[in-house]
Amino acid sequence: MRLSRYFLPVLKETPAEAQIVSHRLMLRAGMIKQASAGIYSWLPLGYKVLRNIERIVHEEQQRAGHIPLLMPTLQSADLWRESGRYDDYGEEMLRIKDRHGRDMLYGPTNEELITDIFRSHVGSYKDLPLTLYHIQWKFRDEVRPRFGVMRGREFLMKDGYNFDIDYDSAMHAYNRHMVSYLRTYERMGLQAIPMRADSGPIGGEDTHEFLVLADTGESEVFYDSAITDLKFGDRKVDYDNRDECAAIVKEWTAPYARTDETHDEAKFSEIPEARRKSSRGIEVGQIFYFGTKYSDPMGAMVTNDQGHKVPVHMGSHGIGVSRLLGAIIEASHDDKGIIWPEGVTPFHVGIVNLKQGDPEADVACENIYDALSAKGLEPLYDDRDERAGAKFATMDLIGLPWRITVGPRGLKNGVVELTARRTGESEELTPEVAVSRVAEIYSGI
Ligand code: 5CA
Repeated sequence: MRLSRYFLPVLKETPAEAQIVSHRLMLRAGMIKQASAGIYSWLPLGYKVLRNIERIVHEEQQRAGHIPLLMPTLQSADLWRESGRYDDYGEEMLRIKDRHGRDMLYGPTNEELITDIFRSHVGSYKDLPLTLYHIQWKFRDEVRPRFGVMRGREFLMKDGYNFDIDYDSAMHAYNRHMVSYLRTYERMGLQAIPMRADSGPIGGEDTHEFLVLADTGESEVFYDSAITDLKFGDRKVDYDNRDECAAIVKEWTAPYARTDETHDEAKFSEIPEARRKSSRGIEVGQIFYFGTKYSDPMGAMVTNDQGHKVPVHMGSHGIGVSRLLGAIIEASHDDKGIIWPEGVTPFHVGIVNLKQGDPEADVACENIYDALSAKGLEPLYDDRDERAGAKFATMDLIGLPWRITVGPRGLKNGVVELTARRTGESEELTPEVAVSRVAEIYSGI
């Protein structure tokens, strides 16, 4: 993409309404625009990152054997009356009437709708286990929408639902989700710690939230610092292997880690004092096991191997897709702007032409652009007729992890500069080597 043809409405001023750094930077970098309280338009740069996050979520869900589908945002109130949640859900639910006076709602979550799909089509234990998921917009009329996409009213969520014949298989689904989430967040450059939590309106006993540690987080968390040393890395996991998934879950749940809702001071005090930590955290996902809470009242039954009809065991598993943009920026920025992890960056590399209009510099930039594109990479070429300082400031603000700087002086010596956004370190390389270096960096991602 050439910047002169792109739509990147960066702001010079720091927006007064934004209280936290991620919200400020998303507005300044022209990623989002508020449409109304807690509701945002995703401008091209923000939309690109949102799509990248979605892609990683899809890949990791499907790696774990979960099947994508798409359910609507608008739902009939009747299904929610069946589960008993229509009245319970309260003011957070946006209730709508259609022209026939029928009660509809903008889905805050999809347990009812997916249970209805399941009961219409599945009747035997032979069709289990089954996990279906989608990535779809949700609406929750939050009392205090704030911090930009972090606590929106309309937000994008991945929500997945497992259907299993009994408790043990449902717990395997729970574990499988925890394992796949660990991998998902790491690919986004985040450390998200599973913490025992409270289930709220979704219900059930077993639930973990995934929290990214950050001062601006809305949750208060308590943990053993030993958990922050754990890395998922590139281990190969057989997601059908119950013992293997259970062992990984054990590894991550052995150190104490809880949100304030389930915090136990007595247990916490058993940890050596130097490792006892409390901080703030951003909740980027939550997994639940709730057994037959929905299948029972809604009649989602299957025939078991004894020929008896039994309600299926279910759980639901959410990832805050749009919130993740905020969480990643909170975890990865400096005073100049965003620093995208390679896994989610909107463009792989920026090209800065120090002297637009200089024939040699222009040709060199075009060649680098073509060579990067030929390797399947997406560069953002700043071809505007701007001062070098302004070009650098824009690149730093929007946070591309790598930058290639091209100028007549370097070209006289046959070199361009490759700069890492995170460290600010630069290397002088020939254009060919700079291109292959960038390709190499992204080859494992
Ligand atoms: N049905 C279950 C799991 S599929 C569910 O709704 N879980 S949840 O309520 O925990 O939401 C899942 C994730 O969505 C949360 O962990 C959080 O990351 C994100 N989320 C929840 N509310 C908001 C909000 N108002 N704005 C942005 N993200 C949100």
